[in-house]
Amino acid sequence: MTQGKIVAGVIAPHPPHIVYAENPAQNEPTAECGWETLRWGYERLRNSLESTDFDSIVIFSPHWQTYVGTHFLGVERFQSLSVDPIFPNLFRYHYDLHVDVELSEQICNTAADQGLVTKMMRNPDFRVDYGTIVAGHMTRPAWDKPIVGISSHRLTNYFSADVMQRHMHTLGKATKEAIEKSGKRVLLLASHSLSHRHFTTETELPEDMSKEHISNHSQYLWDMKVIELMRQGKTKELFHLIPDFVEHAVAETDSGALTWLLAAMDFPSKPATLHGYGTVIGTGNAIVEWRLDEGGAS
Ligand code: 2X7
Ligand code: FE2
Repeated sequence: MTQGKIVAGVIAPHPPHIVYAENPAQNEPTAECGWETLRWGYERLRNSLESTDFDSIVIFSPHWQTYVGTHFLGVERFQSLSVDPIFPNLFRYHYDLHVDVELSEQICNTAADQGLVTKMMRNPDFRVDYGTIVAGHMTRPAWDKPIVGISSHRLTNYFSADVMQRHMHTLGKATKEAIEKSGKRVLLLASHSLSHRHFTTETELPEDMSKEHISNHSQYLWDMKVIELMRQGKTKELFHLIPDFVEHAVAETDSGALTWLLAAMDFPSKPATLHGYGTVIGTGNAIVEWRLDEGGAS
């Protein structure tokens, strides 16, 4: 069997607002427009990914939160309605997705062999979280590739960002090893925002872009700092900065998604491609792609 490969690693943010503004058939609420810089960024990502083939998509989501170890989707098909708990006015999405259970088990077992607490999630009635659904939809709206869903073990909340770093570094290495053994070509999505300070109220028309901006300047400076490191290929420096980014910018990298992604890609020094940056209800979001095969823009 040929060795498997991670074809690309992507930061794929998941504010439900961007699905709302796309008006796909699966989502009940409809919008006039909104958050175009991010939606056009996702369009550029989809165009870039057309030049590579892959078997499965692995999605790490901050909104599937587990306190005892890392969990993995372990049922062949999930079909239900996902309603965002904070924005039910924007996101009522009917999903129907398939899981690459074989790859899910391979990553789960490899991570356990490396000392992490892991568990397969076998409940067929489990409600898949919106972080997985939004990143999956915006990257591959056809949902024609099976996914592997990985939970966020809440180590930063329960212990510290340093403990999270150590565990998610191991999970990233285990993910890479399992994919290489699987023989598959795989796309990785770290589904998260960058700086993560929210406004606490919503405007009457959610897609009124005259009201959308970063929550404050220091958050913006942090976002630009981490994006520049990505664009310069300084992923090891970025890795070491994550605990400070979490503390100062309330960054959603507290989830471990970015640490996992960087470790799984083995800290590429190739510059990443920034497909788009934009704010959503005050949070900073970037679509960033590292191509690890021969193709792509980066
Ligand atoms: O989950 C989110 C997020 N990360 C950022 C902005 C708005 C809503 O949901
Ligand atoms: Fe989020």
